[in-house]
Amino acid sequence: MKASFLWGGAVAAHQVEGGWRDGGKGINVSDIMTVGSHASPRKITPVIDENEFYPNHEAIDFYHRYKEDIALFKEMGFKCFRTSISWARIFPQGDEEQPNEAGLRFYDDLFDELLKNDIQPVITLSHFEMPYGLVTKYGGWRNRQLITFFERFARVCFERYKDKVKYWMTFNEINNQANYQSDISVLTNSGILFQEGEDKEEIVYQASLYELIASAKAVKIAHDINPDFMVGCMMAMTPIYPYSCSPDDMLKAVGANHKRFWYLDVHARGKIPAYMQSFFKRKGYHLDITEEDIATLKDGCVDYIGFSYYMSFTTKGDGNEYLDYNEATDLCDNPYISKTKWGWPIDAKGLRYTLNWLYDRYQLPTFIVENGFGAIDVLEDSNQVHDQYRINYLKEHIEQMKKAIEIDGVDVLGYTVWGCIDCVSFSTGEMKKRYGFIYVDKNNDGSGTLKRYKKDSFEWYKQVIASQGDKL
Ligand code: BGP
Repeated sequence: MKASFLWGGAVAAHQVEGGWRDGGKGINVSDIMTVGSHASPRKITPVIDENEFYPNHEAIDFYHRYKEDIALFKEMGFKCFRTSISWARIFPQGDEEQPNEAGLRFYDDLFDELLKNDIQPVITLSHFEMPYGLVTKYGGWRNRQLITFFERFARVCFERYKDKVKYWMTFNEINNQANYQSDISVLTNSGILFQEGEDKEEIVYQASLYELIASAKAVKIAHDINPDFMVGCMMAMTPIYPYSCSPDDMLKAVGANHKRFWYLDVHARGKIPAYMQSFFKRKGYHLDITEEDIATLKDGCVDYIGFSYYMSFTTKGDGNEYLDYNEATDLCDNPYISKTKWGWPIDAKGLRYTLNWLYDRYQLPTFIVENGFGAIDVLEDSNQVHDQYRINYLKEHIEQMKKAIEIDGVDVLGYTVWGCIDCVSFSTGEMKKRYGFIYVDKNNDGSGTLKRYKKDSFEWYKQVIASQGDKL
């Protein structure tokens, strides 16, 4: 492992910060999502409802406690810390001409604190959030004007933090919206609330194209401001395996992967792949994309591939000659792997497969910016948390990452464990789906002291970093 390897942890602003109206912050899309569970989805309430509980409003109060948390990250030996900038702290409604100084100052202070502790900030511009004003006034990313607002936001951040942040990402898991049956994925990726009877698929593809154009513009602006910046994309990299080696299953997996990974092809290669052009034509979609946009995409290719890895999926052939794929209906169980309590398949070797797949395809550095194990942890009376299951999961994944680096020669910039401190679950809004090395005393209903406790995995990860991944 290279000495410069970036070991660390990852979170996102809306899942940890709280302080939802502090420092002039506007309401963002995660603020209108209630708590849910594995069995009952989070609700989206267009108006804040006093009778509902919104877990992101306080989250784990990182906004006020980040110094204490960074001291713990430092103790573990973090080389980097991935978080995001809450767009609504900088532009409360999203369409202002001038940024909100108090919001900018918060991130100045946060980044200074990290740097003081020798921890590099790794920053996502839009991690599942955007000002809610852009939803109510413009309809979110279905509207081309969003490109201008995002450009403004990106430019302000790049200018302001040009000497503090080197590693950036534009949109978190931009490909999640391809699963447009999930209202929360579409809202958080694109700020879209569907109307009755709309063609969801066409709307999501249009929004995706606008985001890809905005991302390419941001990459260009970033490099103009500081040529040393490394700007990446961020994919939910869930490889989709064929159920068997039957040619039908193999082909179905090709089609399924296309639908998830075309985003990456655009980010990394700067053009819309032929298979998607042919799909758009067959569907008869009238997508708004100009010659100028096509040139923009070409000009704004990313410097590295950031991705999250939690699991792999599996699909079976069904005779559809277009290899169409619907994530809600076309997945099947993989008999070789188990699942977490939330139904997420556990497949450590899939990480090695993924790293090879990405590096073969793009020859760009990769960055594992999320990997982790969501579980129900128990805080014992002695204030200890024995989370050997988490250690096992991370150990197996790090082993596979090392094989990809040392045996297969994949270029990996770093590894940040998702939810290094317990935070609000994105998909369910729960606190009890915990990922952290640090336990936060906060419950699903919002009760708890917010006190932090080290879990067993805390000391374990400390030794992993100190030994550069040798002591697992
Ligand atoms: C990724 C997101 C994160 C995060 C993680 C775990 O999709 O980028 O924001 O939350 O998944 O998911 P969850 O919190 O739903 O368990």
